[in-house]
Amino acid sequence: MKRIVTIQDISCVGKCSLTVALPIISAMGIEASIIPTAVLSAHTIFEGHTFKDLTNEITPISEHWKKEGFDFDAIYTGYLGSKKQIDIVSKFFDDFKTDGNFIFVDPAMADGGVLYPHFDDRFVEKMKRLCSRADVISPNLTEAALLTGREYKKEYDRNYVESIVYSLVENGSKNVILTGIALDEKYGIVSYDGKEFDYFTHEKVDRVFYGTGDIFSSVCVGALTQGKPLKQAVKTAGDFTLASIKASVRNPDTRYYGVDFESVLHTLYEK
Ligand code: PXL
Repeated sequence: MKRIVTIQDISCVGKCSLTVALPIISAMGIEASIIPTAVLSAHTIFEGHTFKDLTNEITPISEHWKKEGFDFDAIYTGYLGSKKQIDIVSKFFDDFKTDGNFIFVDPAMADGGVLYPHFDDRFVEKMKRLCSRADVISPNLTEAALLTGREYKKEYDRNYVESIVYSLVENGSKNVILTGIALDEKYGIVSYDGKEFDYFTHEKVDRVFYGTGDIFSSVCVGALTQGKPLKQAVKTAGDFTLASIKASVRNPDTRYYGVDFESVLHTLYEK
């Protein structure tokens, strides 16, 4: 059985990071190993959330794994709680990257033109360095603009999007997936595999949901681990994320803080 290690926080309520990565990766028939980077009572859009930093646990966990000889088909990082954690995760890459596996970095740190709470410019700089080591990155447009020092725009053209992608490739990421793109009245995801661009488009959903980036990245890294090429992995992940959003829109009791991916999880298993 293939195995992914995912390194991100556990938000006890909120349907993001590890609480979506674990069920999704498992449903795709892949073993999920985890390193929790922090424990939060709920994700950071909730005022008053608790935050227990687990930075000091990461190195002992990886040292133990090295002794046991564990290895992974993919290393997948999401929300990281501090600059120091990024350095430690970089060391984890040194220890666990092999010729046969790949690194997937979701630089989860911003959305809608603004950084999440707790983060600053130096965090962005560190995240940029982490992205330089990744085989695949999946920033949204806000994160991509921050990583490349571009102005975040609400209206733009293909040139803007493609020049950001080229900058990210120049920084060292071999494959780039840009989420949350609105172009020519269409919505979707732009990916670049080092050779060509692919534009995956979908209908517009006029509501803001949290945690969708984490759902997208978890499915995408799962599909890549199953051996799908980038374009197909993006389509699988995009279709699943949209189906999760639609399930939430249909449900009058949906929680505003996350999407109802549980209602469509079986579709991943069936695939
Ligand atoms: O979905 C990204 C995310 C992950 N983890 C935590 C967050 C967020 C977004 O706000 O707060 C703790």
